[in-house]
Amino acid sequence: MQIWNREMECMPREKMEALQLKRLKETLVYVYEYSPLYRKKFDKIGFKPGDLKQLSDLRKLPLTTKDDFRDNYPFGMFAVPMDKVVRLHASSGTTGRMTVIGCTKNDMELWTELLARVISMTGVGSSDVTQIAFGYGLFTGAHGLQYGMERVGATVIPISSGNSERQLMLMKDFGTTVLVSTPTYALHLGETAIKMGIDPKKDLKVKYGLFGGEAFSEEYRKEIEERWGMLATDNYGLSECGGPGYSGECALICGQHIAEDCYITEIIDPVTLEPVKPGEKGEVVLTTLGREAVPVIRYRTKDISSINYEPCDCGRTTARLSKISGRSDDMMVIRGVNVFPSQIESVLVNIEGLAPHYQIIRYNKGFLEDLEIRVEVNENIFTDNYSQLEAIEEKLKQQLYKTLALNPKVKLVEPHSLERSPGKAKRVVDMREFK
Ligand code: DLL
Repeated sequence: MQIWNREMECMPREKMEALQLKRLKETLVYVYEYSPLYRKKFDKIGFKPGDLKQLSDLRKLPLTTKDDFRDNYPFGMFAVPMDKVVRLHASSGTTGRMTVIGCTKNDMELWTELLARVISMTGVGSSDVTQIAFGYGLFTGAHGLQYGMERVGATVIPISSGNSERQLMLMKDFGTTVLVSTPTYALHLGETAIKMGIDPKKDLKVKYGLFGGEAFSEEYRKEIEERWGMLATDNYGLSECGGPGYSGECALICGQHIAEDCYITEIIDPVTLEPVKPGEKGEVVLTTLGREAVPVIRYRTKDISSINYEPCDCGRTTARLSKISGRSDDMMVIRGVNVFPSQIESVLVNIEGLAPHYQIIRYNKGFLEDLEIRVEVNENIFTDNYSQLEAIEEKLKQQLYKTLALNPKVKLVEPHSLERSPGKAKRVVDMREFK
């Protein structure tokens, strides 16, 4: 199995923790000197960089949030003057100001290195042809993956997202072997291929899909893999902490290997803010090590996951992040029950006759909140066969009740009637009248 940076990816745990401690100490000295925001935060609690003696002392420091980025828009989080910044990226989010990050030349180099690791661990290499169908622009996904692909020697087709017919034509003509996109878009492309009379398994050469940018369930992965006949890997990251490159799955698909030499990961209880027990789920909190332009200390990602420190059979010893199961701010509390969109996805993807295209509508009657789940039936179902539709609907209701202990409204809709997104899907539509 190919390993891009054996030294960093296969380091014994004790040695890795010693390296993290050394880099963390350097990072704290650096941010105290160059980041007015962190100097202020540290001074407020009377903390000096020399006070950190062991990794667990990091918990004494305050958390950083998206609001820190927003309140310091555009460049207040930067620790270098603009003449050292060679790149700007930003994440729009759904509300509020953008979060802006910058990269120095060294940051770009580190970013490229991290993506070369993530790409190599899937099995992709110099003989591959990669179609990058993430949207180019301020989003970090397309650029990051492009640099990593070029570093490992793969051929890049920077086609960007959208225009599915053209994507498929080039896939055929250029012999694409790797698709890089959001999982939602991969599924949509697969569907478009079938409509165009192309069977992705037989008529195309795509063997790998490197996906990320949004959560997708194991069942959703299976669906993509079956339609394309590919290995689909999940890759996580966020702009505020440098975009993709933080973690990715190796070909064994057993958690995402974290670039521990460049990040310290904590998992905390989102309510008490205390660390959870080892292996338990909680909110991912990240500290960057060695980033120059926008270093972040204890960034609250709001994403929910857990960590496994066991070495992997692929030979890597780096800790592994389990699939992101939701965001702490995605959680809906419906009649006292905590509901994550990912739970609903897992239910409906397992029911025969349904397509993995759905929307969750939140609505209210007075103070009572409820959900309506709209799901497309798949193309093999005849929408005028009412008894068949009723049976599917009944099964969906039963399974939802089993999983959520709730009875949300269910509406089966025609194939292809829900909007498709070339980027991240919008699963939850908030129609509540008290907000
Ligand atoms: O989505 C960075 C990225 C690009 C990662 C390409 C992987 C591949 P943002 O646009 O800032 O950055 O969005 C970050 O997206 O906090 C998660 O909620 C979600 N997210 C990203 N990757 C995953 C994933 C990029 N693999 C936000 N699974 C994060 C679940 C993901 N959620």
